[in-house]
Amino acid sequence: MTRDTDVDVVIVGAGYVGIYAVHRLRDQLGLSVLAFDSAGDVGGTWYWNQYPGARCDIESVHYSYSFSEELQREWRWSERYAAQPEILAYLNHVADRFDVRRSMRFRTRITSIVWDDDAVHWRVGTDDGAVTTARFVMSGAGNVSLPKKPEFPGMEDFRGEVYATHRWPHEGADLRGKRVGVIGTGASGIQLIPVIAGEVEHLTVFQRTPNYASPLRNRPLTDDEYDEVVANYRDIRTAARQNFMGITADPARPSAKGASEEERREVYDHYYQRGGFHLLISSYQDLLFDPESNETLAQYVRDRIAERVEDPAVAELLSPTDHPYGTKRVPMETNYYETFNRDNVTLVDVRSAPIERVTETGIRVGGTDHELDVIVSAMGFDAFTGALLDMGVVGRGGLSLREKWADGPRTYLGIAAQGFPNFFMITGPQSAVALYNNPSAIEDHVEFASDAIKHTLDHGLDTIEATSDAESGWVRTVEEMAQTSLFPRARSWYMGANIPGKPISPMLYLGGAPAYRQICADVVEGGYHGFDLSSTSALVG
Ligand code: N01
Repeated sequence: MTRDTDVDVVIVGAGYVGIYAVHRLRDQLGLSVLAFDSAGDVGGTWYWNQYPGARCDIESVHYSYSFSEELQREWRWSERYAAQPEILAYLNHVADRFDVRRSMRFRTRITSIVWDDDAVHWRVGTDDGAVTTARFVMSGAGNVSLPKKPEFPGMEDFRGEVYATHRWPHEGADLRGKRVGVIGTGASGIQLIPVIAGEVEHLTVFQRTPNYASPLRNRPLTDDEYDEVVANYRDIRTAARQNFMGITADPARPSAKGASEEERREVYDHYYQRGGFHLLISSYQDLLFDPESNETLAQYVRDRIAERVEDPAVAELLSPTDHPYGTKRVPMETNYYETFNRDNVTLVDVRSAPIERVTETGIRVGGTDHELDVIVSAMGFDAFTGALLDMGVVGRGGLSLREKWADGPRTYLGIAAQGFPNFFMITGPQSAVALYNNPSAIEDHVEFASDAIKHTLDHGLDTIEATSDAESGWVRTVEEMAQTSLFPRARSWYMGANIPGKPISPMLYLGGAPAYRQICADVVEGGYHGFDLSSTSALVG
């Protein structure tokens, strides 16, 4: 069936981005909008990632929208760090409250987004055969939404059950009494492993690179605590927006290497105990920039691993030495290291001998067969660019985004790309995301993009498009900033290095949220500096 619909804006996704974008564009700016999501309902990443132990590592009072004071007042988070079911319940509540679902099409995957230069609009094709035309597209396709492809031969031979953290069955998976193998020890694996270890007969963890997992220290929020948050929410949000990561933190001391060993130990002990990202962001300012300073924290975490894991050989295997602390997103853990003290848990090093193949009955590593009833993949995502490139985006002159980004992403502010007019990427590659609390970053970007759309329409113009110069300048800024940091020293998804064959290139702006917000504000103040604003007959800005 082909249905032609014309809307002002097509929105990609129904997660944090899609929900807010529908509200902002439709209810506040009066535009016609249509959002698409392949999921059965709202939630985005929190709809799909329903694996046991899935939880957010940003405190719940921050991992929420700030655009509505009423919403802030009426929602009550039960834990310091919310678990996936509570975040999904929150997003459902927001969707109901702002009645966004009537502008969304679920179970509908976008298959093409093609710019029509003559008609001056985008043609958005979906897997139901329909084509929707839209003057603007706002993408919330997700930075960690397209999973990494399985790499092992023999997967189809395996006679047991296969699950993936990113598509966990919503009805759950019964792992009781089974021999389970987990491949991957990133944030997903590290959350899953301790939660399932107690119920399975045997758990085999296939680890390629150990991580500096750090304690989350989750706990219930008391009524008094939460009432205080609600009473001071405005100040909390303001303080969070001034922080590098968009959350509230203590003012960090200047340099770890400049401090005495005693002071460092005291500081690291304090923040290791406090939990979450505080160990990185509230302790010392130079940890992500100075290798010697970083090594003091890396060694501190290795020492804690050695204390918590009984078998020294296993502790050593769990201790990273190949990358600086924080240059891969630090997984936050609860009882992760203690899990390896259990009799029914085995750690298999697949760095020294990689996984050879999957067999009918398990996984073969270095000639040894590990017999399994269940394989769980927690192998990560083709982050930042994967989901965008997967949608078949084709811009001016028939140039696809895939062709344009053959050597790595090229964007202006991580939001726009030259050759792709009226196309906005919310928390796109090269924006201040991943290290910036996602809901805050999303609000910033949705507001920037919707204001840009409004500006274009209010001035009777047709297109807004990043200039080539502005884009080149931004790419240079992002690259230079990455080079001053320690991030290029890790093979991480921050650098595109986790996907074989993907060009290695910094995927995020590392100047921090406040600097990024200021740059965006200056762009608006300068009349959308770095963008060409045009009507079909005249070039304006
Ligand atoms: O993915 P990852 P993730 N053979 O890429 C391994 C967010 N998130 O889903 O490091 C063997 O971090 C790979 O090994 P290596 C968060 O932003 C947030 O866990 O490439 N192993 C690694 O151990 C996070 O950072 C939350 O050597 C292979 C693992 O698979 C992001 O999502 C929770 C392999 C992948 O780790 C991604 O996290 C969950 C191979 N061929 C996720 N290929 C919270 O809010 C890959 N691996 C807490």
